[in-house]
Amino acid sequence: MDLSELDLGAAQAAIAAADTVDELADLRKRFLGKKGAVNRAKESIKTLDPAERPKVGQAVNAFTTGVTEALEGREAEIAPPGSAEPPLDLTLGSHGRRRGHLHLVTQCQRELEDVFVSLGYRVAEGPEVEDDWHNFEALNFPVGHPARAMQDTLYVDLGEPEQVMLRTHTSPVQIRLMETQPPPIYSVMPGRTYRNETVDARHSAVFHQIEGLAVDRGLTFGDLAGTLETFTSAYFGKKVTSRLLPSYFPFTEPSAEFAITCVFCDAAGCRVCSYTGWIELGGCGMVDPNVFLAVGIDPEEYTGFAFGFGLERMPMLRYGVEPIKTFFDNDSRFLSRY
Ligand code: FA5
Repeated sequence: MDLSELDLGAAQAAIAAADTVDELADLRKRFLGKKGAVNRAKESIKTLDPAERPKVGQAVNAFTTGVTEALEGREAEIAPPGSAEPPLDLTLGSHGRRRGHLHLVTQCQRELEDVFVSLGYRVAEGPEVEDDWHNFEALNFPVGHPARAMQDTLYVDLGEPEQVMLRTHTSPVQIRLMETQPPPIYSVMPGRTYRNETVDARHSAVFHQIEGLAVDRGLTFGDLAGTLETFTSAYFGKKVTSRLLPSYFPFTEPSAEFAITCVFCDAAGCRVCSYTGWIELGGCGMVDPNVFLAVGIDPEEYTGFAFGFGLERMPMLRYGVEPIKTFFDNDSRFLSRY
């Protein structure tokens, strides 16, 4: 056997000359690896004369010990313990999927529905594409009536000209309800509405309203006022009070504009309420007898009240959101805040 391969001095010199951990790893493989010098020497011992084996065995062991010590010593010099770079952490963090939630306008709609359901009301819905009868005619807006101009209408190119439209308010759902069910009726009707309007801080071409209708024997304007007061304090809190001012809608008589004390200045007067102390929420009034006649309800037997508010206006006031388009921009920073 050629023991020149087990030259400890040469091996130690090669190890001392190594500069990197990789070079040391190569040397370890060359001397101590599976097919390295030490293993090859051990294999060849089997072929030797038994008398020679102890001497060669000792030489192999001395070489192994010397090389191992030299490798460890040099490793400690090149890469002292603790100096290794921290291992790259490839663990995927738990970025927990964010849960979606209802849009602020929908949250407000549900909250108001709950208030009215607790007062004994039902929730009803109607189509967003309406016909002239339900959106105007049955609501006592005859063709050519100037009040039609109060709501700039977006017509749909269907049927006769100007007979099909995107509903301009939720009041047509009142007609649909009264056409299909006899009194007593206590319903709220939330939904999307459309007007061909110039967009500004508080007005949008697409917005939402919530309509209310009560039809029963003996209902009075006092019932309307009390219902509105109950719902505003349920949504805005008890310190907010409401008022009714004379107004005009073809489908209610008398009609009123419904306003609440400004939630920003406690009615002292500020920019938001145009220094009046009041903020308008919507319209209301007692159902006009002509509307009852249009749907076959006897106005001598029944009376009723109705109201309709802009839905966006509620969270706008409660949270100070402005302009109204913020609701429809779908900016996730806004959406995730509420
Ligand atoms: C109506 O739409 C009536 N249908 C309300 C009504 C119902 C009166 C039942 C009587 C009985 P008006 O056009 O004023 O009324 O609209 C009511 C509310 O909807 C407004 O006070 C406002 O809060 C909201 N609103 C109206 N137009 C817009 C718009 N372009 N953008 C956002 N909100 C609007």
